[in-house]
Amino acid sequence: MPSPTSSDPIISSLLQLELTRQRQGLELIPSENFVSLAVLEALGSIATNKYAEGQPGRRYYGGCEFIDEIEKLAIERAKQLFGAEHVNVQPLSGAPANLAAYVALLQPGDTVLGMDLSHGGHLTHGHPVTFMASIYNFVRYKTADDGTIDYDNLRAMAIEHKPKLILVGYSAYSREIDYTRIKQIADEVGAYTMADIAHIAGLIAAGEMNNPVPLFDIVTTTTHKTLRGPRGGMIMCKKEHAKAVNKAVFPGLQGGPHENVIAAKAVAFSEALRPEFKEYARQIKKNAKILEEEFKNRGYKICFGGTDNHLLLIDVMSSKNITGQEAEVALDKAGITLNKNMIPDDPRGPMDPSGIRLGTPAITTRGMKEEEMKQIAAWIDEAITSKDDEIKLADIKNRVKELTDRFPLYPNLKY
Ligand code: DSN
Repeated sequence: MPSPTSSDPIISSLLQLELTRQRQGLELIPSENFVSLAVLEALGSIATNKYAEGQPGRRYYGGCEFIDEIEKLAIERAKQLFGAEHVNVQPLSGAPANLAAYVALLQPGDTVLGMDLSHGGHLTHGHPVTFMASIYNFVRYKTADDGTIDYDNLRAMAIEHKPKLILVGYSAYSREIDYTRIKQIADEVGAYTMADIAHIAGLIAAGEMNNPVPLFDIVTTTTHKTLRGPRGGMIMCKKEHAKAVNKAVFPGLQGGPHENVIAAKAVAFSEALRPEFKEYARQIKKNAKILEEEFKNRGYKICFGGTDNHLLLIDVMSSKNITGQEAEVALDKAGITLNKNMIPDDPRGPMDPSGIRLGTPAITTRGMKEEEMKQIAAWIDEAITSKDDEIKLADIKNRVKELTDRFPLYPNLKY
């Protein structure tokens, strides 16, 4: 079979450059990870050739007998991982999964109570720039000064706004979530509950964080972050919402499911069911805690007071008088990839905010542990405090390369 190398040398050389970038850098974007070769192979498999609109056993196309088995396995494994009553593995990614969840539970104009974006929420949780915000009425709760979710205020807002849905689960929030408390508040005001666990799904699957699935009406996730599967989405829900969820995904919002991605999800879920994955999730958290300590010791302000999961949101502006954008650029030059991020009630704009967000899933996949975390925190501090010193940044990049060479990534892969 022709590989990109022989049939498309331009794409092949770009893939090789991207592989080298991934190998030689420190990947600290908390939503990124490195999948196994088995997941990569399933993604690149012939399952991509098949149309299979509908559900396993009830398709609109012939020839689905093997695809059905693949999709059923993905569903069963997801149920086992999270204790879900019903699973739909067809959402193309996190944003479509969230939209499908809203379509399943809400009518246009209904009110949703979700977390403010700058306090760790997500665009698809009702930010005014999204299409969803023009369909539903989103009101926003925030975190308290000590970094915890302000559950009393959330309850007061729920009583005031009478939402049809209360939404938790975040993309830059680093603390544990009290799902039982949220469920009590939702029951009190007659709201549905939804959790978007995209960032922490792997930690939940491994039993390292609280699991909302047994409690909540709907739980959405991506499969490519801590869960370490292919880029894609998934919805878990109570049996009573199964029909509405399936209908919202197809034909409501999507066409043919990407069965190669579903095959890769099935492979990733089976990996996540193994004991090694539990150990991996524990190490993700340990590594994040070490980074927290190291940054605190160097005078950095950690938003929300610290971390209980895989990520840290750091206020670099008030700590070191550098913007998130400046820090991101300097660190890129030093071979360290993370992202600029708004901090709670950030006085600065989203393209040049006050914070940076970093996490440990990808470097933990590479096998890095406590000792490497200490080194990485020291380099980040060095790069931030010498952001205009190109020679210093290039020197850190060399040291980063020496470190990453010791933790090979896809050693036999070549494009
Ligand atoms: N873009 C993802 C993240 O980086 O958190 C969330 O959708």
